[in-house]
Amino acid sequence: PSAIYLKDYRPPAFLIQRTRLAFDLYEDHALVAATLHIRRNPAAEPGEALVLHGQELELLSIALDGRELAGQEYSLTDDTLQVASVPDQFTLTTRTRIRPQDNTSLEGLYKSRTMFCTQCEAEGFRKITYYLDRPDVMAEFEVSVEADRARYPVLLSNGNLVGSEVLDNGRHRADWHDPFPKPAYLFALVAGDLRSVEDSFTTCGGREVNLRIFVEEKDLDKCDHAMLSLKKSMRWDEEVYGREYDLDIFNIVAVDDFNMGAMENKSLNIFNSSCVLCSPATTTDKGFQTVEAIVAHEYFHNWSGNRVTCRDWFQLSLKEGFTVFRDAEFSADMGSRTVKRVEDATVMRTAQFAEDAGPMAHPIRPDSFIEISNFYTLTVYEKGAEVVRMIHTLLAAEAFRKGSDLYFERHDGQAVTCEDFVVAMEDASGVDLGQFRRWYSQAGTPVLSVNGEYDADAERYRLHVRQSCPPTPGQADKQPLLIPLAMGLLGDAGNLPLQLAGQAPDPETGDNTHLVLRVTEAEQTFVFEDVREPPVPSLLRGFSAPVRLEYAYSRGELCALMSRDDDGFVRWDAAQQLALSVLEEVEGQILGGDAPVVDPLFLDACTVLLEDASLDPAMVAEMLRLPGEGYMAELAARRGGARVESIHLAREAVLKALAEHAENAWLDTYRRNVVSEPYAPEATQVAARSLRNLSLEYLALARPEHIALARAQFASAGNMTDQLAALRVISQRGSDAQRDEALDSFYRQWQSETLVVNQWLQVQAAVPGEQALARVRGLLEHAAFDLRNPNKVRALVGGFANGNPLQFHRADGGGYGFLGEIIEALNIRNPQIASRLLTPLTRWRNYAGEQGVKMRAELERLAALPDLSPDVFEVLSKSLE
Ligand code: HT7
Ligand code: ZN
Repeated sequence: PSAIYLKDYRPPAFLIQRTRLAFDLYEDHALVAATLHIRRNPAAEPGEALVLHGQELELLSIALDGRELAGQEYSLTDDTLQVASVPDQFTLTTRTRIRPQDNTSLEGLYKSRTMFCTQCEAEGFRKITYYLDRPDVMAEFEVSVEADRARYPVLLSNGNLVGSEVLDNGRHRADWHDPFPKPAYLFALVAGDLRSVEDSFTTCGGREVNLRIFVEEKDLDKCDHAMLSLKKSMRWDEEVYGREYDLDIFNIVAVDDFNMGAMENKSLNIFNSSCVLCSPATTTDKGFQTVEAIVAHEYFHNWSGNRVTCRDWFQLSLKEGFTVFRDAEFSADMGSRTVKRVEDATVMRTAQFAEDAGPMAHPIRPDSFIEISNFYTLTVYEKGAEVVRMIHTLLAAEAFRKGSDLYFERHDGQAVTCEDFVVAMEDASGVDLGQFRRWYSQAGTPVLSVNGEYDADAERYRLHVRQSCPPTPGQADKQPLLIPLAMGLLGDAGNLPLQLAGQAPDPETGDNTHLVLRVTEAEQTFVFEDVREPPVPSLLRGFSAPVRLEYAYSRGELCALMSRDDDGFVRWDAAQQLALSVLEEVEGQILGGDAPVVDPLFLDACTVLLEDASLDPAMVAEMLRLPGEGYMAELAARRGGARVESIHLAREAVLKALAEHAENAWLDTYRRNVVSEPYAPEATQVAARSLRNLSLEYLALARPEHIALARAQFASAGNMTDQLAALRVISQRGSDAQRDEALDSFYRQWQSETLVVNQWLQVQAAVPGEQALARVRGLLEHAAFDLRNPNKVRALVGGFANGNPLQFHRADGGGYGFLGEIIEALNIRNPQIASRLLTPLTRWRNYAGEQGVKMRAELERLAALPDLSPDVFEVLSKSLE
């Protein structure tokens, strides 16, 4: 497989104005008749041949303007259909046979259990029919779907239902028309025996929209939360972005076999059932929040992605970064803004920064790829959203909204680029984003090294800021970026007023204690006047830029920020930094053969937090959750190499010390945070459960007797959040017998609920101890596991590789071999999932000694296999470079 490059982009030689598709669905194949109204693109080079994309298709016939083509008039390869000579405008008709039943890649048209469904983004449509499968070719679609009426009573596609007919052979047909021209990746079809819940929404312009969520009959009671989330999203997009829904129908369908979370097909969103179905008994608080966020995300794509789409797949972040930013703001408005920010910053720092430091590092707008499916990444999505957030910060809310209005107005119905988005923001605001554009083209995580210098006599404080960015594959030298650095100065009695030298106070903000510094140079100094006391700088407030911040805070300064800063993110970050410095110290003691001693300053600061009933319990929980072993390993790798065992031992020692030191406070917190109202996934209850269940984790470590609390909670829990939290504690900290009993009882209780059983698989994947790998291998054979289902693979195999570091990195290399075997088994069957599973192995350079060597050896073994899919090939070859 070879790479394609952004610099090689050319407009399509042909455009398709109208696409008519007729599907005949049968039990062992499907027939697809396509009629394409094509014309030469006046903006392209003249004289090019017509080359359509097509994969795994059996061409039955082809006609041009009604005339059947002879064999020598066209040519086929594995991926293309070329017609040598065509007029400037014509109709092309093809009939193809496909086999959805055998399609295990879950791209194109496939079967999930009893239903037919599609997934066309990014390049799946070419597995349905011959087409110009690229996002800058937009057509109006008319689709008819015919199938057996008893097995598939529901037949759906995009747009409006314009006709239906019962046929005499037990079959029926539905006709759909989508008036909005769209690229093929937004096409969708569903046929199945589905039930629906129905509701309606009246738009700000008075349009009555019929809303439906289609599910299997057994799941009808799990749709309310998604429906409510949909209506909230529709209102929010009107109020915050002025975006109104544009059709009379909005459908969501839940499917069990799905490679990602959901898909924003025009008016027919298809969801992984794990991202739409909810009930208090079967879904955790986190699950409820995920459903709300993903429903919103897909809905918001109707404007940011569908009405205005991407010119090519290098621009993926145009729709994904912007839409993630939009959904993050929506979630912040629906719940706790600070907690949401902390959660997002955690994902960035633990996972996206790791991607930036790994062999697949790429800018949010990649320059090249072999397989675009490999670029649905945290970088494109989450860092892309951070880049949009920085534009929001630099322009401020009002100008940002003007920019977004201009962008939608200017480009409605077009396929455009990230550059078009930035230009709209500049044009609407007058802000120059020239240097800022580097965020789109430069990969890697910038480092801001900051130090402060206080001159007591002059009452002057100097903040020296240096920015740098480590090299990434193919990008050795980095240019300085425009980085918005939000900050304040903390004094003994709170925030100090900020007076930047040579700059008049800003009369508009009214707040003279908070500033956004514009860092533009490799080295820059900001001078503050009239600073009456030596301050502690409060930096990167609100995680104002996706950078690593380095400032040599003392532990005392971190305690001050953690307890007294105005900004929730900075308070949380200070707690994390304090914990990390203690963890590193303890790891050093362990490696030096000394008994671990945990700094009492840290233990006391945590206890004070826990005892302060005035604080938001959700934030206290976030602050007292220690950084994970994976994140510690990433940081250790930057210092020369991670040692999985000592990291684990250090973390366990610090957890235990904190558990024992604050045992009474943990017990009090556990008792105080009981939720007595009926379950609701709302902020106050979620916060209480979060802190209570964290307390349970610490209590189980403080003393084995406290496992009794977990067992009692497990037996009496009235919701999945509490039951699963208790199960995790028992399976991590209980005896073998206690663990087995709880796991068995959980399975007996929930065996008919697929999504709960997946959680059960994931809990077991993380069970510590030598037996872990054997247990996971055993579960591959369990009736509850199915290698064809991505959710189950993610739960069990992903759960082991990412959630059980000590056993995944076991000294005999068995964990790596196990993961390699699964990747090998999925390489052809489901390349997207196989490729994603490779991620933990690609980090081999982070691990000191034999572990890194064995990880690399497993990658080399895989790389030598015949018939690698492009997805797996790309990740392997880049990881071994
Ligand atoms: N835009 C959607 C992307 C997507 C996808 C991509 C590759 C393979 C399968 C997929 N399923 C969905 C999801 C989103 O960002 O909204
Ligand atoms: Zn998206």
